[in-house]
Amino acid sequence: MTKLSFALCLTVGLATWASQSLAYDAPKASTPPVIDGDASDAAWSNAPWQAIDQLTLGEQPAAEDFSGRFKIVWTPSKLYLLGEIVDDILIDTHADPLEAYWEDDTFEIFLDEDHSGGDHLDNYNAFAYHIALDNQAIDRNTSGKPRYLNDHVTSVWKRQAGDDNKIIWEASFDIYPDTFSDTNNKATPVTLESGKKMGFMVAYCDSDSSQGREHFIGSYDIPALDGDKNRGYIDASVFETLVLVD
Ligand SMILES: [Ca+2]
Ligand SMILES: [Ca+2]
Ligand SMILES: [Ca+2]
Ligand SMILES: [Ca+2]
Repeated sequence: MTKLSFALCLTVGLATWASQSLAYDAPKASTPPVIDGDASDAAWSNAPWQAIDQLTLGEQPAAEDFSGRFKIVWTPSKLYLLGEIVDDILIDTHADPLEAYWEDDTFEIFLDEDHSGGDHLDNYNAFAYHIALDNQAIDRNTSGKPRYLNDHVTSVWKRQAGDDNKIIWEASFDIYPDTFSDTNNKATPVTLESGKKMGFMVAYCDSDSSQGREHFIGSYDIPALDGDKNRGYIDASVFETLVLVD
């Protein structure tokens, strides 16, 4: 192989990798899915599955311990997430929704409305919605304290008959811009349109005991910084790209 052909192969390979791993094309839903933990909505049939299979923290789980995949669709007013999760034990050890919320089973979606990237730990440049088993959504406020964001998120999950370890988890999101603040909870969600790009990731915190989170598995292989891949809750620059398509 010549140097040129090797370089071309490398370039094509990297481009293929980037196109496969960095963007999710979410189709528009003509009829929005009903958020009820039942995946039979017609809207989901048009959306591709993406795996939640990238180990971010902890040990790699066996498939029956945790495995998952998701779909996303949209309408002008909301973004919709379908999760198909296998988890052998569902547990909510910390009764207080604001206490150590990442140590209980938690479905997590990261959203950066304007695809800006950058720090979002204690600001609303991006959101890390931690959706707990009680369907409440939590993220850190501008004082670094956990707060409810339940008026942004509607969530319902159900176990599936005949498949005890599988749950269908549906959620819808109002998409808030970075002008949202702790004192302006009435900030207006944006209207979504075809072609819009946002930063996003989907992840699951798997806890199976009172010992807390055992596995943190995401949809994207975050580049490690000093050996640490658990950067999504801090830095929106490590997110994937979500593209809204017709
Ligand atoms: Ca449904
Ligand atoms: Ca598990
Ligand atoms: Ca942003
Ligand atoms: Ca679990």
